Amino acid sequence: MRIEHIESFILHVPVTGASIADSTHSITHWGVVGARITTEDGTVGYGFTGTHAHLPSDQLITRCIDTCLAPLLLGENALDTERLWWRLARQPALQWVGRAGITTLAHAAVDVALWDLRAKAQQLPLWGLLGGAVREKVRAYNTDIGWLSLSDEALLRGAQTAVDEGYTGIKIKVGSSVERDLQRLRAVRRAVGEHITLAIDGNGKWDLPDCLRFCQAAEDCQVFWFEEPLWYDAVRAHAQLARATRIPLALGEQLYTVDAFAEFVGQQAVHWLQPDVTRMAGVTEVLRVIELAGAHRLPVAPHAGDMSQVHQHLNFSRTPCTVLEYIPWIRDCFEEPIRVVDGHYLPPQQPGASTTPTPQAWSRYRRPSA
Ligand code: 0YR
Ligand code: MG
Repeated sequence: MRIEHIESFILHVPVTGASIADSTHSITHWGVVGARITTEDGTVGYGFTGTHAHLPSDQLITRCIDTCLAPLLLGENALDTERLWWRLARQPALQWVGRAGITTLAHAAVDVALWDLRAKAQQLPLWGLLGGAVREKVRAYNTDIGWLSLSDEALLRGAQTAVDEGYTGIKIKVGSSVERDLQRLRAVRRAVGEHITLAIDGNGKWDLPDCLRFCQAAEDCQVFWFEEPLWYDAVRAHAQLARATRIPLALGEQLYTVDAFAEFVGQQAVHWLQPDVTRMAGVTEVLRVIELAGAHRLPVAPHAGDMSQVHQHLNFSRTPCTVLEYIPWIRDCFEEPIRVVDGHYLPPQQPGASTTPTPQAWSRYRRPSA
């Protein structure tokens, strides 16, 4: 399957409500920044990374795809996902300017597009190509009800609605003030009862003393995990927090490499691994993280940076990937949108990685990629 053509694209898709906020970001749109790869036989693969829909920085990614990555791929065999991954990751000049960051996000988009092509060539959904389904449905947890920008009242209403819809897990944002977030956590726990899995996500905002104070006070709330309590790269601080609290720690949505995950695992600084194919260099690198997790008997909860279209395939085909985040912002942009019924993802059926955009999304949300 010779690669004949590569073209980048940018879609800006509105989020639920007018805007949402976590402790670090406030956004109105989600950016779907990707690559469309066409092979000699006319098969088309799509892959994308996820951004905060800021056109100037999105265009740095598309420029990297068009001018740095595409020339390395034209004429190559699209089925060689592993060989091409190394070709892109180790191109000397590119690696010099970007071992992580924009070049990795661009690489992610391309790698996902290649996996989409490979699965389409085999006429299999990606989970089938990856070895078949290890579970019939995947437990979803709903994050779209838990934003810091929601009033206390809206937060409780959303949590209740999610439970009524069949979700057995929800996640709420923290990282504003310790007191406010404790009070919101307690209120949500009271509202949903003790049997609902309740996770919290700090998005890297707090320092170690605030995290220690929060965790000490929250130990009776049955917190399923505390996600990104501290700055993304702070391995030793996470290890210190992990030793000080009974609340399990989750992280990974901001990590770029399997080496970064290995460091957290080695320092016993994490319990739940949350790799993201759109942040790391695609499915290829995330599969390495899942192997690492499995070898250490640690569970994986892929981040929903791609709003789950791709990640669902990992949950269906990899035993350590037990739960998956649910955020529906870009769902309706795709030919085969994620399906969550009764709080569980159902397996996608169409060949590929569920990344093919609809013509409607293409014309409605497309922004100039240069
Ligand atoms: C805003 N999930 C997350 C939103 C979410 C972010 O950047 O996308 O809060 O991806 O942390 O776990
Ligand atoms: Mg998060």
